[in-house]
Amino acid sequence: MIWNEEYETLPREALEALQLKRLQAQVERVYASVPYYRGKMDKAGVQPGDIKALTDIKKLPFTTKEDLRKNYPFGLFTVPLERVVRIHASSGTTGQPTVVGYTRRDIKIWAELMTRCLSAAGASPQDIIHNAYGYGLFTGGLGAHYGAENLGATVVPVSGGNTKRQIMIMRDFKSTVLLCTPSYALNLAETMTEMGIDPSEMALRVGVFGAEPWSENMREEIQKKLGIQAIDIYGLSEIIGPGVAIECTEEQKGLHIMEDHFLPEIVDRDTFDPLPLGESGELVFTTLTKEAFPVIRYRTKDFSRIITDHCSCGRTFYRMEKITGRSDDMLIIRGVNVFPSQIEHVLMSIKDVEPHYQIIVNREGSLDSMEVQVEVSEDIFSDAVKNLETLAKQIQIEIKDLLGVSCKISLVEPKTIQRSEGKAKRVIDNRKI
Ligand code: DLL
Repeated sequence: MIWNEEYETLPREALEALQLKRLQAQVERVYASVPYYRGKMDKAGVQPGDIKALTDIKKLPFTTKEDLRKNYPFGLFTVPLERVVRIHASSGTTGQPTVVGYTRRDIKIWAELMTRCLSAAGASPQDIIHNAYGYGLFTGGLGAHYGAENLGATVVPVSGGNTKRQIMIMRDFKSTVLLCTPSYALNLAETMTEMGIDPSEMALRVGVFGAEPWSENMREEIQKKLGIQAIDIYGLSEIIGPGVAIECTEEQKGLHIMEDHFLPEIVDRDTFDPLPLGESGELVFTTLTKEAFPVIRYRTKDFSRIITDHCSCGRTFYRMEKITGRSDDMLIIRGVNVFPSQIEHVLMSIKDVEPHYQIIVNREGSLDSMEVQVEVSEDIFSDAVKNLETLAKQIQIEIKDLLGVSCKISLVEPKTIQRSEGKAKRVIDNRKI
Protein backbone atom coordinates (compact mmCIF):
# COMPACT_ATOMS: atom_id res chain seq x y z
CA MET A 1 0.00 0.00 0.00
CA ILE A 2 1.11 3.55 -0.70
CA TRP A 3 1.09 5.36 2.65
CA ASN A 4 1.26 8.93 1.39
CA GLU A 5 -0.31 8.87 -2.05
CA GLU A 6 -0.10 12.64 -2.49
CA TYR A 7 3.68 12.77 -2.24
CA GLU A 8 4.76 9.27 -3.25
CA THR A 9 3.04 9.54 -6.61
CA LEU A 10 3.79 13.18 -7.43
CA PRO A 11 4.31 13.76 -11.15
CA ARG A 12 8.01 14.45 -11.86
CA GLU A 13 7.51 18.10 -12.72
CA ALA A 14 5.68 18.89 -9.50
CA LEU A 15 8.21 16.87 -7.53
CA GLU A 16 11.12 18.77 -9.04
CA ALA A 17 9.46 22.11 -8.31
CA LEU A 18 9.03 21.04 -4.69
CA GLN A 19 12.62 19.81 -4.50
CA LEU A 20 13.95 23.11 -5.82
CA LYS A 21 11.96 25.16 -3.33
CA ARG A 22 13.12 22.95 -0.49
CA LEU A 23 16.74 22.88 -1.68
CA GLN A 24 16.88 26.67 -1.80
CA ALA A 25 15.52 26.91 1.75
CA GLN A 26 17.94 24.25 2.99
CA VAL A 27 20.97 25.98 1.47
CA GLU A 28 19.87 29.32 2.94
CA ARG A 29 19.50 27.63 6.30
CA VAL A 30 22.99 26.14 6.48
CA TYR A 31 24.59 29.29 5.07
CA ALA A 32 22.89 31.49 7.64
CA SER A 33 23.43 29.30 10.68
CA VAL A 34 26.57 27.18 10.29
CA PRO A 35 29.88 29.07 9.99
CA TYR A 36 31.56 25.95 8.62
CA TYR A 37 29.13 25.62 5.69
CA ARG A 38 29.30 29.38 5.07
CA GLY A 39 33.10 29.20 4.98
CA LYS A 40 33.09 26.32 2.50
CA MET A 41 30.56 27.99 0.24
CA ASP A 42 32.38 31.33 0.31
CA LYS A 43 35.59 29.52 -0.59
CA ALA A 44 33.85 27.82 -3.52
CA GLY A 45 32.45 31.21 -4.59
CA VAL A 46 28.81 30.18 -4.29
CA GLN A 47 25.99 31.96 -2.49
CA PRO A 48 22.49 30.65 -1.65
CA GLY A 49 21.05 32.95 -4.34
CA ASP A 50 23.03 31.07 -7.02
CA ILE A 51 20.77 28.02 -6.66
CA LYS A 52 18.19 28.83 -9.31
CA ALA A 53 17.64 25.34 -10.72
CA LEU A 54 18.13 21.81 -9.38
CA THR A 55 21.18 21.41 -11.61
CA ASP A 56 22.84 24.30 -9.75
CA ILE A 57 23.41 21.87 -6.91
CA LYS A 58 26.67 21.01 -8.71
CA LYS A 59 28.03 24.40 -7.64
CA LEU A 60 27.85 23.46 -3.97
CA PRO A 61 30.77 21.79 -2.21
CA PHE A 62 30.44 18.18 -1.02
CA THR A 63 30.16 17.28 2.64
CA THR A 64 32.21 14.29 3.79
CA LYS A 65 32.68 12.24 6.92
CA GLU A 66 35.83 14.28 7.47
CA ASP A 67 33.73 17.49 7.70
CA LEU A 68 31.56 15.82 10.32
CA ARG A 69 34.62 14.70 12.23
CA LYS A 70 36.06 18.22 12.25
CA ASN A 71 32.84 19.55 13.71
CA TYR A 72 32.41 16.84 16.35
CA PRO A 73 30.06 16.64 18.15
CA PHE A 74 27.48 19.37 17.44
CA GLY A 75 29.26 21.87 15.17
CA LEU A 76 27.05 21.33 12.12
CA PHE A 77 23.71 21.65 13.94
CA THR A 78 21.64 24.56 12.67
CA VAL A 79 19.55 24.94 15.82
CA PRO A 80 20.45 25.46 19.48
CA LEU A 81 20.50 22.26 21.55
CA GLU A 82 17.30 23.27 23.34
CA ARG A 83 15.48 22.53 20.06
CA VAL A 84 17.20 19.18 19.61
CA VAL A 85 15.09 16.39 21.08
CA ARG A 86 17.22 13.37 20.09
CA ILE A 87 20.83 12.49 19.35
CA HIS A 88 22.05 9.39 17.51
CA ALA A 89 25.56 8.38 16.60
CA SER A 90 27.22 5.79 14.42
CA SER A 91 30.52 4.26 15.31
CA GLY A 92 33.00 4.77 12.53
CA THR A 93 36.11 2.76 11.86
CA THR A 94 38.25 5.65 13.11
CA GLY A 95 36.81 5.42 16.61
CA GLN A 96 35.24 8.86 16.76
CA PRO A 97 31.48 8.56 16.36
CA THR A 98 29.47 10.56 13.84
CA VAL A 99 26.88 12.51 15.80
CA VAL A 100 23.49 13.55 14.39
CA GLY A 101 20.60 15.48 15.94
CA TYR A 102 16.86 15.80 15.36
CA THR A 103 14.25 18.41 16.21
CA ARG A 104 10.71 17.38 17.07
CA ARG A 105 9.75 17.98 13.42
CA ASP A 106 12.69 15.90 12.14
CA ILE A 107 11.52 12.98 14.28
CA LYS A 108 7.98 13.37 12.94
CA ILE A 109 9.18 13.33 9.33
CA TRP A 110 11.47 10.38 10.01
CA ALA A 111 8.56 8.42 11.50
CA GLU A 112 6.46 9.22 8.42
CA LEU A 113 9.24 8.04 6.08
CA MET A 114 9.70 4.79 8.00
CA THR A 115 5.92 4.31 7.90
CA ARG A 116 5.99 4.72 4.13
CA CYS A 117 8.76 2.11 3.99
CA LEU A 118 6.94 -0.44 6.12
CA SER A 119 3.83 0.15 4.09
CA ALA A 120 5.76 -0.39 0.84
CA ALA A 121 6.98 -3.67 2.34
CA GLY A 122 3.38 -4.71 2.80
CA ALA A 123 2.97 -4.04 6.54
CA SER A 124 -0.29 -2.67 7.97
CA PRO A 125 -1.89 -1.92 11.37
CA GLN A 126 -2.85 -5.62 11.57
CA ASP A 127 0.78 -6.65 11.79
CA ILE A 128 2.89 -7.58 14.79
CA ILE A 129 6.32 -6.17 14.09
CA HIS A 130 9.33 -7.80 15.72
CA ASN A 131 11.96 -5.07 15.73
CA ALA A 132 15.39 -6.63 16.23
CA TYR A 133 17.39 -3.61 15.05
CA GLY A 134 19.55 -2.41 17.95
CA TYR A 135 17.98 0.27 20.17
CA GLY A 136 20.38 2.92 21.37
CA LEU A 137 22.69 5.33 19.59
CA PHE A 138 22.30 3.27 16.39
CA THR A 139 19.44 4.71 14.32
CA GLY A 140 17.99 1.30 13.37
CA GLY A 141 15.99 0.44 16.49
CA LEU A 142 14.29 3.71 17.35
CA GLY A 143 14.00 4.81 13.72
CA ALA A 144 12.04 1.70 12.78
CA HIS A 145 10.13 1.76 16.07
CA TYR A 146 8.58 5.20 15.54
CA GLY A 147 7.62 4.29 11.97
CA ALA A 148 5.97 1.03 13.04
CA GLU A 149 4.01 2.77 15.81
CA ASN A 150 2.97 5.53 13.43
CA LEU A 151 1.71 2.85 11.06
CA GLY A 152 -0.50 1.59 13.86
CA ALA A 153 1.07 -1.86 13.97
CA THR A 154 1.87 -3.66 17.23
CA VAL A 155 5.58 -3.19 17.86
CA VAL A 156 7.71 -5.64 19.81
CA PRO A 157 10.85 -3.61 20.68
CA VAL A 158 13.12 -6.59 21.21
CA SER A 159 16.41 -4.97 20.00
CA GLY A 160 19.49 -7.13 19.30
CA GLY A 161 20.86 -10.17 21.10
CA ASN A 162 19.52 -13.14 23.09
CA THR A 163 18.58 -14.97 19.93
CA LYS A 164 16.81 -17.98 21.46
CA ARG A 165 14.56 -15.75 23.51
CA GLN A 166 13.78 -13.71 20.40
CA ILE A 167 12.64 -16.83 18.61
CA MET A 168 10.36 -17.86 21.47
CA ILE A 169 8.84 -14.38 21.53
CA MET A 170 8.41 -14.32 17.79
CA ARG A 171 6.66 -17.68 17.84
CA ASP A 172 4.46 -17.02 20.89
CA PHE A 173 3.45 -13.49 19.86
CA LYS A 174 2.83 -14.67 16.28
CA SER A 175 4.90 -11.83 14.87
CA THR A 176 4.27 -11.30 11.18
CA VAL A 177 7.00 -8.80 10.24
CA LEU A 178 10.69 -9.08 11.10
CA LEU A 179 13.03 -6.09 11.15
CA CYS A 180 16.78 -6.75 11.47
CA THR A 181 20.02 -6.93 9.51
CA PRO A 182 20.12 -9.64 6.81
CA SER A 183 23.00 -11.40 8.57
CA TYR A 184 20.95 -11.56 11.76
CA ALA A 185 17.99 -12.95 9.82
CA LEU A 186 20.20 -15.87 8.79
CA ASN A 187 21.39 -16.26 12.37
CA LEU A 188 17.74 -16.44 13.50
CA ALA A 189 16.93 -19.04 10.83
CA GLU A 190 19.84 -21.20 11.86
CA THR A 191 19.07 -20.91 15.57
CA MET A 192 15.45 -21.91 14.91
CA THR A 193 16.64 -25.11 13.31
CA GLU A 194 19.00 -25.76 16.24
CA MET A 195 16.07 -25.35 18.61
CA GLY A 196 14.05 -27.83 16.59
CA ILE A 197 11.61 -25.16 15.45
CA ASP A 198 10.52 -25.27 11.85
CA PRO A 199 10.37 -21.71 10.49
CA SER A 200 7.00 -22.60 8.98
CA GLU A 201 5.61 -22.74 12.54
CA MET A 202 6.16 -18.99 12.68
CA ALA A 203 3.57 -16.48 11.50
CA LEU A 204 6.28 -14.42 9.75
CA ARG A 205 5.34 -13.11 6.33
CA VAL A 206 7.87 -10.45 5.44
CA GLY A 207 11.25 -9.14 6.58
CA VAL A 208 12.61 -5.62 6.15
CA PHE A 209 16.37 -5.98 6.09
CA GLY A 210 19.15 -3.42 5.78
CA ALA A 211 22.01 -1.57 7.49
CA GLU A 212 24.60 -3.72 5.69
CA PRO A 213 25.22 -4.91 2.14
CA TRP A 214 23.67 -8.22 1.07
CA SER A 215 23.63 -9.96 -2.27
CA GLU A 216 20.68 -11.24 -4.31
CA ASN A 217 21.84 -14.76 -3.50
CA MET A 218 21.71 -13.98 0.19
CA ARG A 219 18.17 -12.68 -0.30
CA GLU A 220 17.16 -15.98 -1.88
CA GLU A 221 18.77 -17.88 0.97
CA ILE A 222 16.83 -15.87 3.59
CA GLN A 223 13.55 -16.13 1.68
CA LYS A 224 13.97 -19.89 1.37
CA LYS A 225 15.11 -20.53 4.93
CA LEU A 226 12.52 -18.34 6.64
CA GLY A 227 9.77 -18.74 4.06
CA ILE A 228 9.16 -14.99 3.87
CA GLN A 229 9.53 -12.14 1.40
CA ALA A 230 12.77 -10.25 2.09
CA ILE A 231 12.64 -6.50 1.39
CA ASP A 232 15.72 -4.27 1.24
CA ILE A 233 15.74 -1.01 3.21
CA TYR A 234 18.49 1.58 2.98
CA GLY A 235 19.51 4.53 5.08
CA LEU A 236 22.37 6.15 6.90
CA SER A 237 22.61 8.18 10.09
CA GLU A 238 24.06 11.25 8.40
CA ILE A 239 20.96 11.59 6.22
CA ILE A 240 18.31 10.48 8.75
CA GLY A 241 18.76 6.76 9.54
CA PRO A 242 16.67 3.92 8.06
CA GLY A 243 13.95 5.19 5.72
CA VAL A 244 15.94 6.89 2.96
CA ALA A 245 14.91 4.24 0.40
CA ILE A 246 12.89 1.02 0.26
CA GLU A 247 11.98 -1.70 -2.18
CA CYS A 248 8.32 -2.24 -2.97
CA THR A 249 6.80 -5.73 -2.67
CA GLU A 250 5.49 -5.49 -6.23
CA GLU A 251 8.89 -5.37 -7.94
CA GLN A 252 11.56 -6.02 -5.27
CA LYS A 253 13.88 -4.42 -7.75
CA GLY A 254 15.58 -1.19 -6.79
CA LEU A 255 14.76 0.93 -3.75
CA HIS A 256 12.43 3.94 -4.07
CA ILE A 257 14.21 7.02 -2.70
CA MET A 258 12.09 9.36 -0.59
CA GLU A 259 12.81 12.09 -3.08
CA ASP A 260 10.57 14.73 -1.53
CA HIS A 261 13.00 14.76 1.43
CA PHE A 262 16.32 13.66 -0.05
CA LEU A 263 17.86 14.68 -3.35
CA PRO A 264 20.07 11.96 -4.85
CA GLU A 265 23.05 12.41 -7.17
CA ILE A 266 25.56 9.95 -8.60
CA VAL A 267 29.19 10.98 -8.90
CA ASP A 268 32.25 9.33 -10.40
CA ARG A 269 33.94 7.02 -7.88
CA ASP A 270 37.36 8.55 -8.42
CA THR A 271 36.95 12.10 -9.71
CA PHE A 272 33.62 12.85 -7.93
CA ASP A 273 32.39 14.53 -11.10
CA PRO A 274 28.59 14.38 -11.39
CA LEU A 275 27.39 11.56 -13.65
CA PRO A 276 24.13 11.33 -15.56
CA LEU A 277 21.41 9.41 -13.71
CA GLY A 278 21.55 5.82 -14.84
CA GLU A 279 25.31 5.47 -14.54
CA SER A 280 27.00 3.63 -11.69
CA GLY A 281 28.95 5.57 -9.11
CA GLU A 282 28.96 6.92 -5.59
CA LEU A 283 25.63 8.02 -4.12
CA VAL A 284 25.41 11.58 -2.87
CA PHE A 285 22.45 12.90 -0.91
CA THR A 286 21.25 16.36 0.03
CA THR A 287 18.60 16.56 2.72
CA LEU A 288 15.69 18.83 1.75
CA THR A 289 13.71 19.26 4.96
CA LYS A 290 16.01 18.51 7.90
CA GLU A 291 16.04 21.12 10.67
CA ALA A 292 18.67 20.17 13.23
CA PHE A 293 21.20 18.49 10.99
CA PRO A 294 20.79 19.23 7.29
CA VAL A 295 23.54 17.96 5.01
CA ILE A 296 24.46 19.30 1.64
CA ARG A 297 25.78 16.86 -0.99
CA TYR A 298 26.85 14.21 1.50
CA ARG A 299 29.20 11.69 -0.09
CA THR A 300 27.91 8.35 1.21
CA LYS A 301 30.76 6.18 -0.16
CA ASP A 302 28.04 3.70 -1.17
CA PHE A 303 27.97 2.54 -4.78
CA SER A 304 24.73 2.31 -6.70
CA ARG A 305 22.90 3.47 -9.81
CA ILE A 306 19.66 5.40 -10.20
CA ILE A 307 16.82 3.71 -12.05
CA THR A 308 14.48 6.24 -13.63
CA ASP A 309 12.06 3.73 -15.20
CA HIS A 310 8.40 3.70 -14.32
CA CYS A 311 7.59 1.24 -11.50
CA SER A 312 4.47 -0.92 -11.48
CA CYS A 313 3.75 -0.06 -7.82
CA GLY A 314 2.67 3.44 -8.81
CA ARG A 315 5.33 5.36 -6.87
CA THR A 316 6.98 8.00 -9.01
CA PHE A 317 10.15 8.23 -6.89
CA TYR A 318 13.28 7.07 -8.69
CA ARG A 319 14.85 3.88 -7.44
CA MET A 320 18.44 3.17 -6.47
CA GLU A 321 19.89 -0.19 -7.35
CA LYS A 322 20.76 -2.48 -4.45
CA ILE A 323 24.08 -1.25 -3.00
CA THR A 324 26.97 -3.08 -4.63
CA GLY A 325 29.71 -1.99 -2.22
CA ARG A 326 31.30 0.88 -0.36
CA SER A 327 34.52 2.63 -1.20
CA ASP A 328 35.90 2.00 2.27
CA ASP A 329 34.96 -1.70 2.09
CA MET A 330 37.18 -2.03 -0.90
CA LEU A 331 40.28 -4.11 -0.31
CA ILE A 332 43.28 -3.66 -2.51
CA ILE A 333 44.96 -7.04 -2.78
CA ARG A 334 48.21 -6.95 -4.69
CA GLY A 335 46.88 -3.97 -6.61
CA VAL A 336 43.51 -5.50 -7.46
CA ASN A 337 40.31 -3.92 -6.13
CA VAL A 338 38.24 -6.48 -4.29
CA PHE A 339 34.80 -5.94 -2.77
CA PRO A 340 33.53 -8.38 -0.14
CA SER A 341 30.19 -8.38 -2.01
CA GLN A 342 31.90 -9.94 -5.04
CA ILE A 343 33.25 -12.75 -2.91
CA GLU A 344 29.83 -13.22 -1.35
CA HIS A 345 28.34 -13.44 -4.81
CA VAL A 346 30.69 -16.30 -5.75
CA LEU A 347 30.22 -18.17 -2.48
CA MET A 348 26.44 -18.00 -2.53
CA SER A 349 26.25 -19.40 -6.02
CA ILE A 350 28.03 -22.60 -4.99
CA LYS A 351 26.09 -25.56 -3.63
CA ASP A 352 27.00 -26.92 -0.18
CA VAL A 353 28.52 -23.62 0.93
CA GLU A 354 26.81 -21.95 3.88
CA PRO A 355 26.16 -18.17 3.87
CA HIS A 356 28.76 -17.62 6.60
CA TYR A 357 32.18 -16.42 5.63
CA GLN A 358 35.01 -14.16 6.64
CA ILE A 359 37.82 -12.63 4.63
CA ILE A 360 41.22 -12.38 6.26
CA VAL A 361 43.94 -10.25 4.77
CA ASN A 362 47.57 -10.47 5.78
CA ARG A 363 50.84 -9.08 4.57
CA GLU A 364 53.77 -11.42 4.41
CA GLY A 365 56.89 -9.42 3.69
CA SER A 366 55.64 -6.98 1.12
CA LEU A 367 53.08 -9.35 -0.36
CA ASP A 368 49.37 -9.28 0.45
CA SER A 369 47.59 -12.55 0.96
CA MET A 370 43.88 -13.16 1.23
CA GLU A 371 42.21 -16.08 2.90
CA VAL A 372 38.50 -16.76 2.65
CA GLN A 373 37.13 -18.87 5.46
CA VAL A 374 33.84 -20.38 4.55
CA GLU A 375 31.53 -22.77 6.30
CA VAL A 376 30.31 -25.84 4.50
CA SER A 377 27.24 -27.92 5.18
CA GLU A 378 27.38 -30.69 7.79
CA ASP A 379 27.13 -33.41 5.10
CA ILE A 380 30.01 -32.10 3.08
CA PHE A 381 32.18 -31.58 6.12
CA SER A 382 31.94 -35.21 7.13
CA ASP A 383 32.65 -36.28 3.54
CA ALA A 384 35.94 -37.56 2.20
CA VAL A 385 38.85 -35.10 2.32
CA LYS A 386 39.09 -35.34 -1.43
CA ASN A 387 35.61 -33.85 -1.86
CA LEU A 388 36.50 -30.95 0.40
CA GLU A 389 39.62 -30.29 -1.61
CA THR A 390 37.63 -30.31 -4.83
CA LEU A 391 35.14 -27.82 -3.39
CA ALA A 392 37.89 -25.51 -2.12
CA LYS A 393 39.55 -25.62 -5.51
CA GLN A 394 36.27 -24.79 -7.27
CA ILE A 395 35.72 -21.72 -5.04
CA GLN A 396 39.29 -20.62 -5.58
CA ILE A 397 38.98 -20.86 -9.36
CA GLU A 398 35.67 -19.00 -9.44
CA ILE A 399 37.07 -16.16 -7.32
CA LYS A 400 40.17 -16.01 -9.50
CA ASP A 401 37.99 -15.90 -12.63
CA LEU A 402 35.84 -13.08 -11.33
CA LEU A 403 38.41 -10.95 -9.54
CA GLY A 404 41.74 -11.95 -10.98
CA VAL A 405 43.31 -12.62 -7.59
CA SER A 406 44.34 -15.88 -6.05
CA CYS A 407 43.32 -16.58 -2.51
CA LYS A 408 43.48 -19.37 -0.02
CA ILE A 409 40.18 -21.08 0.72
CA SER A 410 39.70 -22.62 4.14
CA LEU A 411 36.59 -24.70 4.51
CA VAL A 412 35.61 -24.64 8.14
CA GLU A 413 33.23 -26.69 10.25
CA PRO A 414 29.62 -25.59 10.46
CA LYS A 415 28.98 -22.91 13.16
CA THR A 416 32.61 -21.87 13.61
CA ILE A 417 32.34 -18.39 12.14
CA GLN A 418 30.99 -15.91 14.61
CA ARG A 419 27.30 -15.09 14.06
CA SER A 420 26.20 -11.49 13.78
CA GLU A 421 23.69 -9.81 16.08
CA GLY A 422 23.77 -6.58 14.09
CA LYS A 423 26.07 -5.61 11.26
CA ALA A 424 28.22 -8.59 10.26
CA LYS A 425 31.99 -8.25 10.29
CA ARG A 426 33.10 -9.81 7.03
CA VAL A 427 36.69 -8.62 6.78
CA ILE A 428 39.65 -8.88 9.13
CA ASP A 429 42.45 -6.84 7.67
CA ASN A 430 45.59 -7.53 9.64
CA ARG A 431 47.71 -5.31 7.42
CA LYS A 432 46.86 -2.14 9.31
CA ILE A 433 47.90 -3.47 12.70
O1 DLL B 1 22.64 1.43 9.06
C1 DLL B 1 20.71 2.87 9.07
C2 DLL B 1 19.83 1.71 8.84
C3 DLL B 1 19.28 1.02 9.89
C4 DLL B 1 19.50 1.34 7.53
C5 DLL B 1 18.41 -0.04 9.68
C6 DLL B 1 18.63 0.29 7.29
C7 DLL B 1 18.09 -0.42 8.35
P1 DLL B 1 24.51 3.66 9.67
O2 DLL B 1 24.83 2.85 10.86
O3 DLL B 1 24.88 5.10 9.67
O4 DLL B 1 22.96 3.65 9.41
O5 DLL B 1 25.17 2.94 8.41
C8 DLL B 1 24.93 3.42 7.12
O6 DLL B 1 25.17 1.21 6.18
O7 DLL B 1 26.16 4.06 4.30
C9 DLL B 1 25.63 1.70 3.93
O8 DLL B 1 27.01 1.51 3.73
C10 DLL B 1 25.12 0.64 4.89
N1 DLL B 1 23.74 0.28 4.55
C11 DLL B 1 22.60 0.69 5.12
N2 DLL B 1 21.53 0.10 4.53
C12 DLL B 1 22.02 -0.70 3.55
C13 DLL B 1 21.45 -1.56 2.57
C14 DLL B 1 22.18 2.54 9.18
N3 DLL B 1 20.14 -1.77 2.49
C15 DLL B 1 25.64 2.55 6.11
N4 DLL B 1 22.28 -2.19 1.71
C16 DLL B 1 25.35 2.98 4.69
C17 DLL B 1 23.62 -1.99 1.77
C18 DLL B 1 23.43 -0.57 3.55
N5 DLL B 1 24.22 -1.22 2.68
